[in-house]
Amino acid sequence: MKIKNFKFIAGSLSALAFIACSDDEPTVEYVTNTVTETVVETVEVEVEAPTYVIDSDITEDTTLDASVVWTLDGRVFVKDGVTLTIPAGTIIKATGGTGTNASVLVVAQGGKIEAAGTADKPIIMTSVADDIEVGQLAGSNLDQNVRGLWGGLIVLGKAHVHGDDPAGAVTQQIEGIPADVAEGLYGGSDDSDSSGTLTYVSVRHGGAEIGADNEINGITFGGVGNGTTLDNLEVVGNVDDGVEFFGGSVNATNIIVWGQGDDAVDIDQAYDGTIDNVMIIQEAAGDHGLEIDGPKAGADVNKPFTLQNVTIIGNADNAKNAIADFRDGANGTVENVLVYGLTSSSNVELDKAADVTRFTDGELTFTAWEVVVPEGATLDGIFDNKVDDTTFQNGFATSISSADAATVGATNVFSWSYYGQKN
Ligand SMILES: [Ca+2]
Ligand SMILES: [Ca+2]
Ligand SMILES: [Ca+2]
Ligand SMILES: [Ca+2]
Repeated sequence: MKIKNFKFIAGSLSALAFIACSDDEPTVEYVTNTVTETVVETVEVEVEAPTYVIDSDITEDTTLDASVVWTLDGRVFVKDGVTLTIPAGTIIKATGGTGTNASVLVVAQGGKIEAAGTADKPIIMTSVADDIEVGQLAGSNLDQNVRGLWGGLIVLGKAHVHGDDPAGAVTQQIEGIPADVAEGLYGGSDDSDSSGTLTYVSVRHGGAEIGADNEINGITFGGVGNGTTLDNLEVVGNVDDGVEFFGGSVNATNIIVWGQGDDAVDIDQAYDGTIDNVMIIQEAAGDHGLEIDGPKAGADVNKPFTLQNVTIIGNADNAKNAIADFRDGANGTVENVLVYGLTSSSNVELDKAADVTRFTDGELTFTAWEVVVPEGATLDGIFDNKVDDTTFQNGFATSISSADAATVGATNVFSWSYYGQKN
């Protein structure tokens, strides 16, 4: 950056005037004339340009500045023992690239993110292609079907996982981060672990591959403990899932996912927190609204999640238009759910015998579902026990005529979000 420096040099010139003559004595008159002249000199000074680029690991406590747009360039870890503070209103735009060059922000085990936005000033993570500016809630040039322009946000903690080792309480490597990178580890035995705060955070247009065949979720939680605060989170236009919880015990309130390419909310590896008030809006690209796995490798643990006050809005242009899939011994409670916008093949599946067993043992429960049943379908037919091709709808679901008649589902508290701005 060049800054022009103006130097004002003032000089003064004095002039001696004239001698007047007469017939008698000559009279000498002195007249003093002062002229001030300003000399302007331009000096060019080289000043180092301010950089608002995050392109290397965060190794000491760092606070971003919300008055500028930040660029996230490449894979960046917030290291063990380090806190990244992102003030309300901060916008981070990530560069593209795939594989190890993909832009992704990873909060490693022992690291913290303090991203406390507000409804007026959410924290927005998007692509450099997004024309959003500081002070805005949404840009104008990208929509919910623009995906994969960068990676995503990954938060890793020390709470339980029942993943590759069904016994749990071990660390394992999060998908997409190479095995030799220690900051990719997650899981442990500290369910009260804190990875910090994410409130009013919107993640947009991400989901690029960050490793071989590993598209990334908008927000990934790996073994995140319940000392962490999560509320008011949005993911828009992501290639893979919106939010995915691999084990952990963290609770989350007010989540909205719009136009994800795979599943809106995905649970795996014996996640046992509570997720309250969730709005899911499918586009043509999506897979399941909910994709809920139990502990991997058939671990015989009972660590149930709770998912409550959920609205799933299907999309007629989505060939699958799938509502929910319960797999791998899914273990938890799903209650107060409103589903509409379905097509005749939309369903909720108990995928395998392990899921049916959980259901009959009361370790997978459904309460107060209301469904606008589409033409060509029946309420019971929507709830599909795939093992024997029967229904598992035993009275927990009600058919309603329209979404307006619903008495359950999410409360729309999302005016701050991209979805809220566009609808
Ligand atoms: Ca996923
Ligand atoms: Ca899926
Ligand atoms: Ca998934
Ligand atoms: Ca999954």
